[in-house]
Amino acid sequence: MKASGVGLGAVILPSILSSQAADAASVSTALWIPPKLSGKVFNLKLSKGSKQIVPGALTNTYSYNGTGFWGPTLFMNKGDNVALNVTNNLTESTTTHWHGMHLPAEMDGGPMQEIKVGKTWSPKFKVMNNAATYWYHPHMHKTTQKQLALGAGGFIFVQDSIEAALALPRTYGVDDIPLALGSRTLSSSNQIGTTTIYGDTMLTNGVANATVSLPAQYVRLRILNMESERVYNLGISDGRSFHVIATDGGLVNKPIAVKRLLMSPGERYEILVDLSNNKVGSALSLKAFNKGLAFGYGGGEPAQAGQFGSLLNNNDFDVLKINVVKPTSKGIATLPTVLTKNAFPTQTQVTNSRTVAITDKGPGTPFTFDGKSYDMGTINQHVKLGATEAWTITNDEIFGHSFHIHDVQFKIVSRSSGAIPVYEQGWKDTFSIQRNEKVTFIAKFDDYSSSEWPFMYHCHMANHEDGGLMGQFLVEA
Ligand SMILES: [Cu+2]
Repeated sequence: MKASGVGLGAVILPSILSSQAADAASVSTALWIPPKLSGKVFNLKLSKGSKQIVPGALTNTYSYNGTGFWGPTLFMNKGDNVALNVTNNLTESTTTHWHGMHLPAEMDGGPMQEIKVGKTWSPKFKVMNNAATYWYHPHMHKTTQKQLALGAGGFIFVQDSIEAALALPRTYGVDDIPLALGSRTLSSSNQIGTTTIYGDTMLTNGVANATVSLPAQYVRLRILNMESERVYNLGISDGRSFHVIATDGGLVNKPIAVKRLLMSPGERYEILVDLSNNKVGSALSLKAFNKGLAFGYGGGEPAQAGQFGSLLNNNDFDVLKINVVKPTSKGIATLPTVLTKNAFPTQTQVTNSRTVAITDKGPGTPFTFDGKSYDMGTINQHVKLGATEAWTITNDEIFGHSFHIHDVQFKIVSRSSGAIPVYEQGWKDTFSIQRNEKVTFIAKFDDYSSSEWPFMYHCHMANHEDGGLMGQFLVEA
């Protein structure tokens, strides 16, 4: 008899969870899987809503397409010309940025592409990115943290012929699971703290104590850190290895075995976890091993309360409980040995180098790039169309950051702190940079130029970005 597919919402609660489930009364701990949107035209409506996140009062949220928290997953095909219609049904301005996508600056959804209340913004672009996991989120200057904290965001899965030819798990919601990780602080009336730096309640796809049933075979987890500041030092509860198959902007050449994966805000990794030797009915978890994180890693601070405190800080905690169920009929049982063949830009191709410094005027002052706070009227960098550039980002001694640049995917070529972690050896658009560290990456600025519309580079710690740690560059023909 063929094993039947695992239902999307099917959750088997083991006995260890039953007391928790009883406490939570009507609150579901089943991992929520965002609805799927595919095709070439995507309609998104951002509006206020609410969700039962914890027992008691509903939590007020922002979400796309009435999902309650977060938004639908957009499935795009490389090579397609896509059109999006984003309607702002909030009571404040917003923007929607396509994080990681290579497209014209005017279509990018940065702070300049403001969508006023009641208006619809309709960007169009050709999907040029490799198959990987990208995401969309508000990028309105000074309110990014608030809008993201309230839940506005969503995944973009880009598909291409290289990825499609591989025997990889890709049954959405069954063995191919999107995971947006972000803690939130809830007030006594269950309302989200929109200026809070670290949350006390771990939310995975907007669900507290999230639990998922996964089949006993290789499963693919597409993980996004959608925090304000917290980093996740991810691992599996029983200490097993797992394989990284994709970084921010594409497949890696070969699966990379790791036991820990550090993710800072904005980063994505796709991993394969082998559950084929797990007994049906057994349980394990994806866990943040954040106990002992050095100072400078977001959430490594020891305080449990106060401005930089959280119950989750410097602690190990589950981000997803996994119950193993019977395998599906076409489950993946073998790890592919080769995934793709990436051609990264190299030092010999570099036509220009520049340095960007993360600066500050001492603890408690806003972070800036090169001493200048973000100004929408200032172009901070000029890049020539077609240039291959080496950017060196230097950090101050105050705190770690999560550097992100729009338009391009890049290759990290050096870290002054030592070796580049094995899992960072793929296409990246965001990386963690620690205190007093220098990181150099190489990128080619191709295809799109404008004398008018800039791209952004910024810290993806949303409160740092809102505080002014953001700059603009023009790619000029
Ligand atoms: Cu920062």
